[in-house]
Parts: sequence; structure tokens; C-alpha cells
Amino acid sequence: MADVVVEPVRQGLNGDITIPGDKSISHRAVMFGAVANGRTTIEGFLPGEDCISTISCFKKLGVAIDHEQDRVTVDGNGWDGLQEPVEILDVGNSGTTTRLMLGVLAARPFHSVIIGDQSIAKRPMSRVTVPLRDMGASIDGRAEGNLTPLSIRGGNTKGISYTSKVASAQVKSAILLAGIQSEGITSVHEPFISRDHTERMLEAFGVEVERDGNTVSVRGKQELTGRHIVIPGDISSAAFFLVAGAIVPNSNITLRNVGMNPTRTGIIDVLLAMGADLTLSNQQVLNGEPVADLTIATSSLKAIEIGGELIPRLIDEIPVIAVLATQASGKTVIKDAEELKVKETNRIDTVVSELKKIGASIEATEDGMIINGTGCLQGAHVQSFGDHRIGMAMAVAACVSDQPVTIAESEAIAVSYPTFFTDLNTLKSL
Ligand code: SPQ
Repeated sequence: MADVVVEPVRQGLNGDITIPGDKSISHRAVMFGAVANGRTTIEGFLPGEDCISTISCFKKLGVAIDHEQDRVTVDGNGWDGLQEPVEILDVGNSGTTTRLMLGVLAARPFHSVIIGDQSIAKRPMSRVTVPLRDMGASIDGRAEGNLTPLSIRGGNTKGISYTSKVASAQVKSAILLAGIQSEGITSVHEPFISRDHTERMLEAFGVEVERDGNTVSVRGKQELTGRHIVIPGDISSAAFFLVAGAIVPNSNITLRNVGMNPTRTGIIDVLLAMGADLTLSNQQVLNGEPVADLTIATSSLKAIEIGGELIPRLIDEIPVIAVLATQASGKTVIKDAEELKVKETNRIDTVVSELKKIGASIEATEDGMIINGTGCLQGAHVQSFGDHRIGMAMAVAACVSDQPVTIAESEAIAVSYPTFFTDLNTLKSL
């Protein structure tokens, strides 16, 4: 369990870094390549622990995958190329791997078992297992199939028209992945549009996807065709440096190659609404995903209210948005964000408890948090609780604290951003 000490930044953060590959898109590129016909080559893959778990699970399903740094080659043999695994599929810390794989396996005519770490063992899976059972899969596990380990006997699934209570890309993706293997049409309706990387990438692999407002539909029995995929940088990783650049005095940094999918850019809307000095350049489209370079400089910020349809567009950024709010004048209110309770940790509780330790004026609410921007943070010993985003949010807070902050279990950061501290040090040294 590694402690890391993060020093306050006195001279500003300056220079430019290239943001590593998007985690959500990296998972999908490997999964879709694994069930496609032919070779898929991936460039810009995120070699974080979560995405490595996805590779390891699909290898156990008999798929030939070659991985070196940010390059991956996947030799898929279609849906029928997946083989009954003789080993348990270990998803590590990755909710995306768990839920999307459930969708794939629900329609495969064999038995498989999914297990994960202690955090995964607490995360609710019935949001996926219930509709997949309705489609015809047999799935069992602790708490009536809500908790891992989960045992799946798939096959003979039928299309479903499903209304999800939560805006969740993992729920939507799992059902669509089962749907394109099943008889008939499958539709998923969600209250707000969640990230749409599955829809975009399925189309890139040759699948027909229909979108109508908040509803996505696919026809069953569709095959995917292998292809070349270039993955943009992860805006959720960029968010830590966007916030650091906005709040650390005398900063001016450029983040290159950041994915700008509109279902993910809530952090940009928040920064601009708070008054951040943020500009976009080099805008282009890679495999149907928009990308840009982002330049941010220190500025004075004002508090805002964040809720509604914005929440799914920035759900993973809320821990670092809370840090941003500590430096904005006035009261920032984050609401409609109950989903934070079922992430790697209960991120309402963990953000509030750890930011309080470093002197923030912050209170938890039933569906979010309220932060009074005092601008004052102090040195302390904080926990990541094994949650990568809590660890990185605390590191950003440390940059504007009066004394160093020690972060326990900092190794969790490797789940989504293995080179985080290298990039932070690059920006400190220029
Ligand atoms: O994969 P995992 O563990 O669920 O990761 C997180 C994260 O912070 O990296 C959530 F804890 O991101 C999810 C995100 O919150 C990744 C994701 C995806 O790739 O589809 C979708 C979101 O979750 P959800 O439940 O809203 O679908």
C-alpha cells in the first residue's frame, strides 16, 4: 500500500503533455475486436490496469491478443470464436469490463464465471443482470445475481425493449451487446444520454445502430468486421490537469489529443461557466470521435450549480470538480449525482471526507455535495480508498495546499492513468 507525498506547486504548472488513451474506448476496442471477424489493430490504447483486465479476460475466452504499450492486435473469429473459459474471468477493479462482458456472455452458449476485487464485489450488477435474464440468459451470483462472483450460462437470447432508470453507458452497452447477438430488435431507453462510445464504435465495426432521442436500437444477429482503431486521449484523465491548470497560480498548460465526444465534455462546460481561461485548437475527428488540444491558464473562478443532464456528461470528473470548487468564489452545488454512490467507492462520502481533512468547506447531500470556495487548503494525510479518481483528485488538491499532502494507496491511480505523476512532474519542471 504505497503512500505518496505531493508537494504544493509554487512556480505554476507549465508546458504541454499528451493525454493517454481513453479508458472507455480502449475497453470497447479490445472487446469489439475480440468478437469481430478478422484482425483489429489498435493505436493509442490505454495500458491501465482496467483495460489490461479486459485483455486478460478475452484471452481466457480463446481470443489471440498481442499487446505492447499503446498498441494492440486482436485476431477475432466472430461471436462463435469465443470459447467456454476453463478459468474464472477476473475483471480486477473494472466495472466496465464486468458489465460489458456480461452483455457479451449472456448470449454465448456456454458457462463462465466473473470475479473482481473487493470494490467490484460491492458494486450493483442487477442493473445489468436483470434485463439480461429477461432476454433469456441464466445468471446467478450473490444477492440474487446483484453481486460478484457471477455465474453465466448464456445463449438463446431474444431482443428486448428496455427502459433504464439510470443514465448508464454500461447498462446500455451490455444490453446492446447481447441484443446484436439475439433474435429480433433490442432497444434501450435512458433518462439522459450516457456516453455513446459503444454506438459509435459498433458503427465503425459495421453494425447498424439506430438512435432516436434517448433511445438506441439494434437489430439482432449482426456480425462485426475487424478494423484499425485510433483511440483519442481520455478527457477524464485530462480533467485532473484542466483543473490543476485553472487553480494553480501562474499556470499555462496544453493537453494534446483529448477526446471531445459531446457525451463526455461536461467538464469543459463547467470550467467555462466558472470563468476558466480555456481554449481549443487542432480540432479533428478520429474514427468518429472528435479530438482537440486544450490550453488552460490560471484564472479567478466563480461557483456554479451542476445537475440534470450535465451529470452523466461529467460523472467521473466530480471528485476533481469538487477540488475546483474549493478555489471558486461562492457556493458550488452538485446535485442529481446519486450514481456517485456506486462507483469504485461511494464518491460522495470519499470526496467529502478526504477534502474535509485538507481543510475544505464541503458537506455531503443525499444526491451530491455543497462546497464553499474558501481558497484555503492545508497539508494532511488522506486516503484514496483504492479509488484512482479519489487519489488523483487529492493530488490536484495538494498542488494548491499550504503544506504537502500524503495520499495512501496511491497505486490505485494505475487503474486509469499509470503515468499521472510523470505528467504532473513534467508540468512542474518547466
Ligand atoms: O469501469 P468503471 O470501474 O465503472 O469506471 C468508472 C471510472 O471512474 O473510471 C466509474 F467508476 O467509469 C465508468 C463511468 O462512470 C466507465 C463507463 C464506461 O466506460 O462505459 C461508464 C460510466 O459508468 P456508468 O455506470 O455510468 O455506465
